[in-house]
Amino acid sequence: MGLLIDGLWHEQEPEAGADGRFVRPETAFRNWITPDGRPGPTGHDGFAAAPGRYHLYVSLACPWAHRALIARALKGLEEMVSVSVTHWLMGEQGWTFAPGEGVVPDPLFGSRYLHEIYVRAEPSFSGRVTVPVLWDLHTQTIVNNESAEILRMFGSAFDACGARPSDLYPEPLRAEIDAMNERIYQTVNNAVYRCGFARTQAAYEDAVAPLFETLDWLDEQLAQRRFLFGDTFTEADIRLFTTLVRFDAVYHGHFKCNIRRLVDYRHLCPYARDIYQMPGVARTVDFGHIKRHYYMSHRSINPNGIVPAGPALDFDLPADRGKDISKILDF
Ligand SMILES: N[C@@H](CCC(=O)N[C@@H](CS)C(=O)NCC(=O)O)C(=O)O
Repeated sequence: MGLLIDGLWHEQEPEAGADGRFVRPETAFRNWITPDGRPGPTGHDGFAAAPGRYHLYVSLACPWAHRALIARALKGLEEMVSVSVTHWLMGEQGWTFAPGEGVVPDPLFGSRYLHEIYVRAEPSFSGRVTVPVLWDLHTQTIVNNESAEILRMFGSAFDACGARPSDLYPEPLRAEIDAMNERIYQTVNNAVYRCGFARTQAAYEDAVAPLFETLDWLDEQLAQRRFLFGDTFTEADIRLFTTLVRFDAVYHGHFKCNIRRLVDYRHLCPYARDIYQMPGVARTVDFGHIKRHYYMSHRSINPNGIVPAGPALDFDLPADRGKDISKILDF
């Protein structure tokens, strides 16, 4: 772990917040790709959608980067937005492109480290170097490094360039999706990190109780509906899925989120399998990268870096959640 200070890399452990709580830093680059290059909800203009103009840097381990990869797959953007995949190990230099199974090197600059990309965009950048990163080849800068925004812009920005028409953020549901995203972010997506990186018993307990309360609530909701908003698949499902798919492999053991496993949930587990089985989604999931990243990178919570052999997981089991997904997503 480390961070950039005035464009220079420093190896240092992140500090915990008050009472040993894990604090997630603010995201730095907040521009939007829009159909005509006009500014989006944040940032400035100049980022028009065009095939081949943008490049995405991800880690296959990271649940935040995973949001962007799934939207890219489901919206049919694989030919329009190219991708690089970092090595699973986040060590002293942060994310790297060291050779390894499934690593896709940086085709633009042949970078060794992801922090080089941040310094290219802003030579005196100070802050953490995170994935995902969306790079603009045209203006040679980072468009955005906030996964929630990359997910949302992928949902519609490229529709006029030939993306699949499915709408991941439908107008009539926006307020409800925003509320669901907020609850899931606070008590699921980020809560697993708050459990894992807690440095006091109280900080851990504050995170683990709401996590399972929300998972139990979601299980009840999903008894009556296929997705979070019935038959309409939205970005909220993508945001929930990226945590669920990692749950038994890493959060249950490594992060001590162990009151229940995903497989113990009667509806939540088949729901996760249903999404895993959508066309293109399984190829965005790499349990090798996921397990090796978490267990080998976080030495403060797993000092010897041993990667457990299990658990045995099968996301290909029948989901039995309803009709062929291609009818829902306009495939
Ligand atoms: N707000 C960011 C957070 C992304 C994030 O924290 N990514 C992690 C990987 S799972 C990372 O790159 N961490 C490196 C670091 O914090 O130094 C987003 O959602 O895009």
